[in-house]
Amino acid sequence: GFSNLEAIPLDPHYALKEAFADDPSAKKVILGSGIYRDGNSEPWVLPSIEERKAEKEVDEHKSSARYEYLPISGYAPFVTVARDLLFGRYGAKADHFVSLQTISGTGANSLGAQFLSKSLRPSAVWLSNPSWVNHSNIWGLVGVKVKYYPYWDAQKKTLDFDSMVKKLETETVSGDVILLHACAHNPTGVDPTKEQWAKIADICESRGLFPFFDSAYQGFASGDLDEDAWALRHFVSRGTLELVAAQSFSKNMGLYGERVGALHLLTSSPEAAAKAKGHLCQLQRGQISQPPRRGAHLATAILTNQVLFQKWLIDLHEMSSRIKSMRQALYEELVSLGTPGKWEHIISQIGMFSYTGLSSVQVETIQSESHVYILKSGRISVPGCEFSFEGVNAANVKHVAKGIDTAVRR
Ligand code: PLP
Ligand code: TYF
Repeated sequence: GFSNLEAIPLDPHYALKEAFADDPSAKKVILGSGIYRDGNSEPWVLPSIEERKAEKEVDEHKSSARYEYLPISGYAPFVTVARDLLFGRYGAKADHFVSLQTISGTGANSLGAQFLSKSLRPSAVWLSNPSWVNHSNIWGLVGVKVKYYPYWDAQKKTLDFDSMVKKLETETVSGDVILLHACAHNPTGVDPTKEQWAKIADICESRGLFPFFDSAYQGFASGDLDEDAWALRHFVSRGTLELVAAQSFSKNMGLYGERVGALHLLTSSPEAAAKAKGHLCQLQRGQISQPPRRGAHLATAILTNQVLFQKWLIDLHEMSSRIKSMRQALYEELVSLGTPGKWEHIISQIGMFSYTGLSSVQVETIQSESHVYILKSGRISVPGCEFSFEGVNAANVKHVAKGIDTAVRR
């Protein structure tokens, strides 16, 4: 019976949320999951999305097709514009691609993992150490051995590129998959430089590694959609590599619960693309049959209507600049408290997250004494604004900094 099942601990994000919910303190703050919060502690509906929704109410009530099924591969206009946003319009020949709409970035990671596990039969998938918690879960579920390449240098609080290269150049096997974060690495907030990306591409070529890009933060890292896709496009521009990309619109369009995403496979020929499409559609059919409509329509409207697109760029700028100003505020508080250690990485890291370098013991102290909830890894999710319990904000930044300061001085 089920009582004999192995006990599985709750995902750390959800465990942290439960502990936070149970804490009666009025001072409590949570810096856990990567979600954006506005100045009133509320989820922020992007004005560009809001505007489209208002228009859509009118359109949709006219259309008797609004609840019809989509094709297995999803809403065709969506997968095309989503692909162009990520790869750039002229990145590669369209008939070398297969693109399917997925249940957001998670669904794309999962569908990609299932497809590659069957078609490539890799001896391992290589994840950065550390990586997004769900990567090892997803690859473990499809039965592929998970191995790690060094990424974070805990001493220097930077990318440990030399160790990463050494590991990949000596221990990988041809046909292995390497998972790469397209930009704004989760959880460290540290990305390779362009020169380093070129070196990683060299290694993929020379070692026969299959690149799997996970793009969950396009527009959040540099604030420039093209710049944030630079690494992926560099790999494509070589013309030598096949690759997969998982794309999420959760963060950059604030469509978390709508589950809007896509999986893109770049192959070496139209024949390969056609065959792969059959396999991907079979996997999709067995799991969800067809992806949902609403979020794909919303995202397509933003990406195809020039007026909405320009408004979306402003929304992206608003989110990324708030994150930057909260990083700056936290950094300045720590400096003014004279908190032992160096804290520049809080402002130099990019995207939603800061890998603080706090130890798990320090994280526990901060939680029990200051009611500030941080993942054991020391990663904090920065977004938030005034009077928010979620994220660092103008109202709570002193309290957060003081909590860190107290723990670091122990
Ligand atoms: N990949 C990474 C690196 C992430 O941080 C996330 C979460 O934000 C995702 C994928 C997938 O998120 P979602 O399933 O909401 O698109
Ligand atoms: O890393 C994060 O915080 C985001 C949100 O299972 C998230 O990616 C966290 C955990 C999870 C799904 C999404």
